[in-house]
Amino acid sequence: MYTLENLPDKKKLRKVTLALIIEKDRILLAMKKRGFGAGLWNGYGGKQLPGESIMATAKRETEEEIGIKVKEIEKIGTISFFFDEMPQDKDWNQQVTLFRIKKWQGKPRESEEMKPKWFHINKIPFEKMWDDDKYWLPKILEGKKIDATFIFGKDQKVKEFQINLA
Ligand code: 6OG
Repeated sequence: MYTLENLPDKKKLRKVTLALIIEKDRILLAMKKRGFGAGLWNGYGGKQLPGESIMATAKRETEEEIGIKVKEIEKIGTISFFFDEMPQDKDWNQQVTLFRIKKWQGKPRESEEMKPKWFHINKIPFEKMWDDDKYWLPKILEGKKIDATFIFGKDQKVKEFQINLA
């Protein structure tokens, strides 16, 4: 069983990205249609390829998943995820680098993987998102940068977490 005091080396975690577009009072989320987190609203992103910078991953995955061209992007945090109850060979544990897309071109469009939709920042569908999001996303909406760790227990619910401001 993981605890915040007893975690594997974060450097060895699978590296993935998660990007968000936040405007004054709205946020662009996307429904994941397949794979990890299917059926949940989330930011856009995916796995880092060998030889790719993590920022290049964030741009590529965003462009593939919601069809916009990323012009300016900023790193706004890191979140490490650990799953207690899941088979350890399945790459459930991962480290997400969080990005905010500040300038972009085009119109968000649906892909095979995701369906984008704007939400008012007071109406974020936390009940249909990963359980961790309700803890950290409000801090991002306040303009803060974070370095967080989440441990998931049964039913994919957060068991223990820590959010440091970065
Ligand atoms: P693929 O494996 O489909 O990318 N991701 C998470 N996002 C949130 N909000 N909470 C989590 O808690 C997450 N775990 C992973 C990172 C998976 C995508 O899902 C994000 C990637 O953008 C466990 O390529």
